[in-house]
Amino acid sequence: SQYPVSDQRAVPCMLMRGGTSRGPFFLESDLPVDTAARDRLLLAAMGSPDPRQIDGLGGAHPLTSKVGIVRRSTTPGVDLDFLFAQLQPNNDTVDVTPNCGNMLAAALPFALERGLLPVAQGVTTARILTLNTGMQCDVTVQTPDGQLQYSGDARIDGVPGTAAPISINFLDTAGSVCPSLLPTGRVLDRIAVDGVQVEATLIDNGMPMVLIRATDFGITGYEPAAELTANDTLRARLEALRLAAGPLMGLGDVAAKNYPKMCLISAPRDGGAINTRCFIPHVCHDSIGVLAAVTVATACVLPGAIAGDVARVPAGDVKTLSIEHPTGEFSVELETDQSGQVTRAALLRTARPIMRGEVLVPAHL
Ligand code: NQM
Repeated sequence: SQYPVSDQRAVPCMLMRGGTSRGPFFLESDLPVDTAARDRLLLAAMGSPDPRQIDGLGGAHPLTSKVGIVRRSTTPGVDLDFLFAQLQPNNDTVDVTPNCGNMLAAALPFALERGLLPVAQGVTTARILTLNTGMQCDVTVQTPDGQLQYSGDARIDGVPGTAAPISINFLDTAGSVCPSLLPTGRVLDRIAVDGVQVEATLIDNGMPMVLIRATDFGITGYEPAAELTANDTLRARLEALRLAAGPLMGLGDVAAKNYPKMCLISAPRDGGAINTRCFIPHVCHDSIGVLAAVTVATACVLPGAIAGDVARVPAGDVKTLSIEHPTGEFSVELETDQSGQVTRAALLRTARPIMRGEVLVPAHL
């Protein structure tokens, strides 16, 4: 390296925006093989735990406390393996249990940047296996003239401006972390929270989620995200419900886990299918997670689920559901079979490399 030797260890990485998330991406081969050593390195790289993450790359929010780890896959028919790690500003956890569809959007651009796969002419498609849950998807990026193209006309709410479209086609999302799509075997459950019965749909089509009516929690569902994050009474009730729902969903004690996500639903206001406010799980999301949106859209088409009261679902076997959220909407294309089961979910994201180089962490870690 052109730099002097110091007591800091330099680890190659690229800082990438994936959808509405941001974080460093690493080649698996650049990280320690030992999981505990890897996690110590990631915590130091992000500056966690510290509410401001002042000593690292983290952006002081769960959506900017994320890490992507990529390698060439050895699974037949799969091009890349992607591992997502959720860190936090306020604690020292490195959670690789659930997926992140936003960071996933940056995995293929990163792999092409680092030469893991060849760039094709026109568009480049890769099959990606997420090691978090074993889910597979096909991701397509724009590569006109065999060159990566990041700028374009695609717009996603929660990200300023426009960029080149990245399409993600999910192949098998049902029961990602939970044992099945509907882990309780019911489309609607009644759960006691502080002595009051609350109706909820407990569902996992890519993300474990608890769907409840905003009005059952004393809000309209149209409040700004920051206002809801600041609402301590609401957060306490949501957490009580979350702790009760975890074991029912086959997730065990979820006190220290960042799932299930809690989603307050209400009628759409801007021509969409449904309106949402998601807690991930302690902070209200400024928009909505990718697989969270897929899971909410799935609940909208499930007869008897809680979303049925308020959702406006287009007709047809292939339909686009617009999920309204605090900063706009998220369109999910769902394909359903004869029995109404969701067989495929597709959506649009964008991504961009922000910086390439080395992140420095103390060498003695
Ligand atoms: O649901 C936030 C995000 C996510 C997760 C969260 C995600 C997804 O917006 O696939 O992307 O739910 O913690 O990145």
